[in-house]
Amino acid sequence: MIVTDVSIHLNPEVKTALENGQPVVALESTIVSHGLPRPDNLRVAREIEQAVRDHGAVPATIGMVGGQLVVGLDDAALTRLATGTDVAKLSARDLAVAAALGADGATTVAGTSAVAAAVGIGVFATGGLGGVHREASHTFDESADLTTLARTPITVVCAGVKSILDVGATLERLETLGIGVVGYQTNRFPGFFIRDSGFGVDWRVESPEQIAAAMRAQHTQGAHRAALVVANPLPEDEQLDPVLHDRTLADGLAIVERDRVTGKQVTPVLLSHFHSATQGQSLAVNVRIILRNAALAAQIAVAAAAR
Ligand code: PSU
Ligand code: MN
Repeated sequence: MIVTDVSIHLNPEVKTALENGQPVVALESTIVSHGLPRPDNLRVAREIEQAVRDHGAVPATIGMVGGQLVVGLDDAALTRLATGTDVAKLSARDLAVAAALGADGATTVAGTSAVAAAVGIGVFATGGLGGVHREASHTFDESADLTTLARTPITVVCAGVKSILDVGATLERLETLGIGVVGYQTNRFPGFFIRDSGFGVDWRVESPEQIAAAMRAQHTQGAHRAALVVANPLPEDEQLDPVLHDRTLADGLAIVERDRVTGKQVTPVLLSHFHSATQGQSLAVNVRIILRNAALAAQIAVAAAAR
């Protein structure tokens, strides 16, 4: 099959909101298709959208259905990507080929940011960014999330990068690539499941309004085009028990090595190990992270739209 219409389909509600300068928050679909276990994934995908709505913005979950890129998946499309058995994981580089081949696909942070920025969405909520993998010095496994964000002006709300990565190396790469990083009401860079990755951040912001002001300044200065990462940590009493976390991570990394898991499978395999090895505790934490990030992203989009 050759798909001839490879443009981006905007859901009517999202289109109207964008035309009227109303707040919109982009959401990724890889966490739905590949990051969260089934059947919770579909329920959570809907809850994330509801969290955005509850805080005054329009959700736009991005993905590809039958080769068609969609900004604002409707419930049927969301269900298809959450339950399908042949859903590709789409980074930015995959978007065009997948469209040409008529694929179903879930967009990563890289894929989602590229599409969101292309249609003029300024804020994006996710769980944790991809980054530099622990063996990257010889595997070269660094997520394209980083290089894509380096050239994509969008504000990404996340809980840092997953602790399965080399967090220090990822922070160095964020710096090199010119991607802004601010801690939301914290001086510490979060470690996804845990509140503190052990690394600090240079900038701390206290409110959605301050983040909106930084977005506006980047635009009016016209001096630098890149993403701004807003690192939003879990409250201390909601994080995964750090001892359980460290043990689970060590086991997961051993499994990845034993089974020679590589490339784009590494992230899903480690996440699913966490969810099974912690009897669902890490899943509950993962869901809390995403819902909190969706809420904050909506508040930022509202502040950015008000002027
Ligand atoms: N964070 C999560 N769950 C996920 C991901 C991140 O909590 O499923 C996904 C995101 O879509 C991110 C991707 O962009 O993993 C990174 O994958 P890779 O390392 O293969 O680039
Ligand atoms: Mn990778």
